[in-house]
Amino acid sequence: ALATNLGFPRIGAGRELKQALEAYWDGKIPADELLRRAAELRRRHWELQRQAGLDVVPAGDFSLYDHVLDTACMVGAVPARYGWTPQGSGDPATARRATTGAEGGLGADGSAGSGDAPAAAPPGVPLDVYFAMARGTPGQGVPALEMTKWFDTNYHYIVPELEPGQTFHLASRKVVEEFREARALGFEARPVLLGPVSFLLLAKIRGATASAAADGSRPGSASRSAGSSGSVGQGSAPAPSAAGVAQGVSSDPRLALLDGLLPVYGQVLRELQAAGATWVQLDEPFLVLDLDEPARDAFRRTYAELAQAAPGLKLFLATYFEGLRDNLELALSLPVQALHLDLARDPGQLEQVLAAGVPPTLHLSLGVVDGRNVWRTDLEAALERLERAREVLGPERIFVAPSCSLLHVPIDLELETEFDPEIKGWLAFAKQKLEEVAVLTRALNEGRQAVADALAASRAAVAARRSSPRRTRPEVQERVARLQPDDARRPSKAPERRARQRERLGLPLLPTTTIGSFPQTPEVRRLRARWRRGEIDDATYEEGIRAEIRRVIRLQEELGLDVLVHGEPERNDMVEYFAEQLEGFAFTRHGWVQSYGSRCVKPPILYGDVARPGPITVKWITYAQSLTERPVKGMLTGPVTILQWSFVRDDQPREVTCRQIALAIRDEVQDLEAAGIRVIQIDEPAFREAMPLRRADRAAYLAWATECFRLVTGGLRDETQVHTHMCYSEFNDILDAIAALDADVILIEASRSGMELLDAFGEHRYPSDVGPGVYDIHSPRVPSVDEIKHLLRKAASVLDPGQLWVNPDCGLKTRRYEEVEPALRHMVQAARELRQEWAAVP
Ligand code: THG
Ligand code: ZN
Repeated sequence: ALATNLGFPRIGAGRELKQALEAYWDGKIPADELLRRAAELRRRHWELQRQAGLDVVPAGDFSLYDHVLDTACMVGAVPARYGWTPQGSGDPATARRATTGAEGGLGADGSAGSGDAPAAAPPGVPLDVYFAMARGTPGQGVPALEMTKWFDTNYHYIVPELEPGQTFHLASRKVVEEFREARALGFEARPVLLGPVSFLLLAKIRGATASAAADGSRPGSASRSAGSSGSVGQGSAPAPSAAGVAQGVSSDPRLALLDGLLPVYGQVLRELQAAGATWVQLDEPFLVLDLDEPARDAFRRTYAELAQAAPGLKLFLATYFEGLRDNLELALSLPVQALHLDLARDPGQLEQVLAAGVPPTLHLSLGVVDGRNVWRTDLEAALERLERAREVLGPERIFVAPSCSLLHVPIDLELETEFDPEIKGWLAFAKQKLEEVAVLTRALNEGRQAVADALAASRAAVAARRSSPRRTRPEVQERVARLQPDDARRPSKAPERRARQRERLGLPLLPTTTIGSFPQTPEVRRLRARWRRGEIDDATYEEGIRAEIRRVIRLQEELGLDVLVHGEPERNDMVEYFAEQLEGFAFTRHGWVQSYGSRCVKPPILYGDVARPGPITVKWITYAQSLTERPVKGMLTGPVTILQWSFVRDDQPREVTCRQIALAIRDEVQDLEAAGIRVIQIDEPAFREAMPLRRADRAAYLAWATECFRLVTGGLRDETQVHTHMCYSEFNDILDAIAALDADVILIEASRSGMELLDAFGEHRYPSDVGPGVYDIHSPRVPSVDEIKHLLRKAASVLDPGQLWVNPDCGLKTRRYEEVEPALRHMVQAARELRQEWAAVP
């Protein structure tokens, strides 16, 4: 058996890639310095993986921004608006610019010093074109490609934008060069590619309406969720309807592009083989989703053709994030030499695969170490699975690996020198996980006694965690056990509540509000940082925060908003902030995980029963409310989002953990109401993303996720108005669940789809109020009064005007006051003008 890994985090333990990227974007370092630092990170990470005991390391898994974008560049899918043509024609300078496929002194044409590659290899996609695709060029008004969630993770990929009849050609040899680089440094490497079927199904076609080849076709099926400027949307393919899937017919225009794509993959495989590769990894996470017949056929055609393209090269087909289930026969029938299984998500599929009969030439790569979570592996349990596979396959045809790429976990637990020592003993980050893989491999090859110490240590750690009193709070468990259906129900139904709330709040037609956060100025960030470091005392810090709240309240009054917010100056991350004030969570100092590009998050680690030791936000919200007559919203993160954006315990079902979080937030909600707060918002931006990848699992998820949300609000009086906010997602397919949340007002991202998503709300006769975002906060552009009125008119053509709220798309945290002030002024103005106009017409 061989120890291997599917992918390693690229950001660097000290976020070196973030620093290098941002320095480059700021013009502080030149391209060659960025590329030098990137190459150094790759070298360091290969070395770390070898030191951990791997036999084979991945190459090409590194990315300067995103691996899906890298793949789009590899196949030349660069939309025309980025002004790049294959041969760099018309711009001789292009050929000499740094390219995405030329690093570490290998030569700008990607072929220097090698007789294997074509003599006149074209230059790769230039670095500035690559970053323009990722981030847009605000100066020239070229929008970035869209961005959306990578399956059910908190990582965002860049959505390739294809056109009907799109042609492909080899335009970046990044993977070949990184493979050569690894070899030159003496590493046994396996190049990694995103598989052709998954690449196409992650893409969208401009101007086409995709029917569904795979359910939830683009996994997060969301719009550009965060960060830099620009937005695509006009003429883009909306997410496929569930109906298309049910019919099982697929005229998916994306898969029609397969024939043009495969020759490029074939060429890459041949070049990799020529460069000395024996195995090539092809990631096809779509193989674990619900597939219709044309999509299955696409897999068959693809692997038949790729197997022909480079005979002698061994293909390592990687699936992850779910079990294969009904695609198992298909996967086993493909002409590949290794199949990787995610045994963390679906341990049972090993027996199914063994029972189905593993072809005599097929290796299995067994993902027994969880690549999505941070718990130390129970090595004995993992070894039992591996030994079972060895019984059937023999030792030669087994790879031992993490369940998926380690992109989703922090790099090194050893950096956490101040971490609670007991809980630290329960954890493993990327480096430690690879050490586990190496131990397991050795146990398979040499017998358990060869790694007796490691097995004993694992056994002790598992036992210590199991018996630790830190994990359990009987009163919390009892409270969850005692829950009654009524706890998740408000006293009256929505229409009755609506009347009482309207009367109490005295709101006009088209009430205006914001999502919650106001711009986080450098001063506010500095204030928090100094307080954390102990440089200022509590009183100074609190007065600083109060001063910021005063400023934000005054501004909103001056702007004429109807329902105000305190602006959230006291918060870092919307999940980290709440987790820090709850019991049952632990925090890392260096545990960064890439979210998109250079941006990272530091997910809290939920290790035990969750309890709220005391009020979290009440002090700030009531202070804000004391400054104004208008209602100020209490602002909370919902339980599903706290669950989804944390590393959560694997020793009880997620829904139990979620109920515990819900009860803690419920207590906060009760305290806010008791303190006189009239409107409370529970944000659930991750509600859609947390949905299981397989259709069969969705109803169960939606039932408990909805119940958890309702547990938060169930104890509130009728006259307290509940808002919720969701973004990053396509909601059409979960509108029933959204309605079942029974919120009084939902504020949703809508401006970039030009209010299209509201059609579904209209058809659905959505029962409560809706605030479709009228201002895209992901762009620095200030919308005009007319534009906003236009969007509101569109909204009013679908929904009852009396149902409508007026608000931005999302929080304003990442924007600057220079943009926010005029935009909100225009928003309020638009609402006022339409109020007049609509009040005049009976
Ligand atoms: N919190 C968490 N997950 C998220 C979001 C969030 N996932 C989806 C979306 N929002 C991702 N968006 C961002 C936007 C900005 C940043 C991270 C994710 C960001 N991070 C800082 C950085 O990398 O420089 C680090 C954090 C900080 O210093 O405050 O800017 O809101 N959990
Ligand atoms: Zn949002």
